[in-house]
Amino acid sequence: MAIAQALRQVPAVQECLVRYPGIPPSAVAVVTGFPAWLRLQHFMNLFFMAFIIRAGLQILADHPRLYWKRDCTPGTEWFRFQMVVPTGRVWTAKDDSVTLPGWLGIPGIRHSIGLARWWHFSITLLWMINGIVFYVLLFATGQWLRLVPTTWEVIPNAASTALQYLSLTFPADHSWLRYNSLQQITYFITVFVAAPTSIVTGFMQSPAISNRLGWLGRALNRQRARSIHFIALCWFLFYILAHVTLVFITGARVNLNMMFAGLNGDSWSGVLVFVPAMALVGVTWWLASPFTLRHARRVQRIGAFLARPFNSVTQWWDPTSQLTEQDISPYFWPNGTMPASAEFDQLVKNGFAHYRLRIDGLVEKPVELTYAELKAMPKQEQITTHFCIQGWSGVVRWGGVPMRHLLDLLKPTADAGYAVFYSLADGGDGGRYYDVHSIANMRHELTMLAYEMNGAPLSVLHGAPLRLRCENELGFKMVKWIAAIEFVHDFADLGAGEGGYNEDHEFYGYRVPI
Ligand SMILES: Nc1nc2c(c(=O)[nH]1)N[C@H]1C(S)=C(S)[C@@H](COP(=O)(O)O)O[C@H]1N2
Ligand SMILES: [Mo]
Repeated sequence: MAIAQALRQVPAVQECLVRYPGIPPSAVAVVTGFPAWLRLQHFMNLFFMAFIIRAGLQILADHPRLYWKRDCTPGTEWFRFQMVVPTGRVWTAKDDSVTLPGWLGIPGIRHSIGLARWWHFSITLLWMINGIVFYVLLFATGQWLRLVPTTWEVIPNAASTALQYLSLTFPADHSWLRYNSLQQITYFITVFVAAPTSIVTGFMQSPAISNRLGWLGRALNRQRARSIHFIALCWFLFYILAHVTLVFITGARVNLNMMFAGLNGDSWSGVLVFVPAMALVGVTWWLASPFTLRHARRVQRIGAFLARPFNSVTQWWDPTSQLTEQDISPYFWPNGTMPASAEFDQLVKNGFAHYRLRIDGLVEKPVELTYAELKAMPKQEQITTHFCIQGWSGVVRWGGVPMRHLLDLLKPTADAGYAVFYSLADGGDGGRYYDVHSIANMRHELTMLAYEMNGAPLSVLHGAPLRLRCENELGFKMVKWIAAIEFVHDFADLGAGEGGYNEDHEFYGYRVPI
């Protein structure tokens, strides 16, 4: 501020301020004021963003590290709010999750990404609808002239306005008719750059979408998209702070009248609308986390319903893209709960010589296969990206038996709708880890039972003797330490009936490859 005030003493700067007072002379006035639709949409936007941001922070806290490279190698983060990954012990991605307070994250407790994602996706859907309607009405009514710069002169005028604000001698306010150039540029960036960037980089983190997009999915890989998504968040946070501060210090009543009452003047009308509107935000903010914890299953159901449009897109976009040898990650995060039984230790000790994979249920020919028999079957190799729901990714060359080969052998009956994978390990809250997949996904060319990782036998940490690879799904669907596969008609009577261990216990979606 001192520097800005000193600069205003310099004659050349004073001349500039006269030449560029803050609004280019060519700026068109919008004479229709602030119509009700615009005021309502402004409020809906801030209301939705509050919850999107909170849930987004919760998602970030589940893998509190950001990278530019796809690999997620510890030490290569450009940003983290977690300690350096400890060495000399297994440190899973779940160990790495950070707790947020419930007033900040939704729902606040540790590793609650399942519930946070429902909030993030469903409110984003509403926010996007609000945004699309806003774009349409903006251009249909001429209100766009407030937000879209039409001359390069906005740049010196914005610099001039910034200097005026910083020196605490505020520029004359003409917001009723037209914004000054600094307002116009920041509003423009927020509405037409930051918002679309957030949406695109949000979708680019989906395994189904990223895998489908070929070179684009590689160039704007998940970690890069996640980093840019975060930078867009930083812009929004900076914007909210600056915008709200200026609204209040440059004539709060006049400003609130425009955006909350549609009036030009300094009456109390705007305040009378603003206060209850903010009370609504405050109360829902206060209730969001406790409600989510109390009605977790309901949040999962409503979330799954609202996220259905995104889900349909990601399921329809069937990924086939593979990567090359050079893309293989030097590091691959481990995740999940390891098997802890004497039987499993015995299997490992004998090099899985006594392992039997049982496949039965609604099939014409149930089988029991030994480790050797599985390895003697046609082998498939693929280099693909693993997308953990928590946010990390990694590229591996997998080797194993294609699932479609097994389907041809077993012949699921016409009644079979799903394949259930049971693990030799329990899940984190006790009870057998399992997950359910559609038969169509089992026929996918990249679905396999992997026994090799980067050319070496699969390690116990990563799922030996067998783990599922199903490349259009998130990591939690790929059961490690497979004990048996069962073909069933539906999965309502399995576990809590949600289609898998994490679906039952962590409120993940049965299929949400976003
Ligand atoms: N049996 C079992 N399988 C599991 C899990 C688990 O906890 N138990 N975690 C899943 C999750 S969340 C991920 S991201 C991947 C991790 O595989 P990785 O350890 O090879 O990275 O395994 C999946 N398979
Ligand atoms: Mo995961």
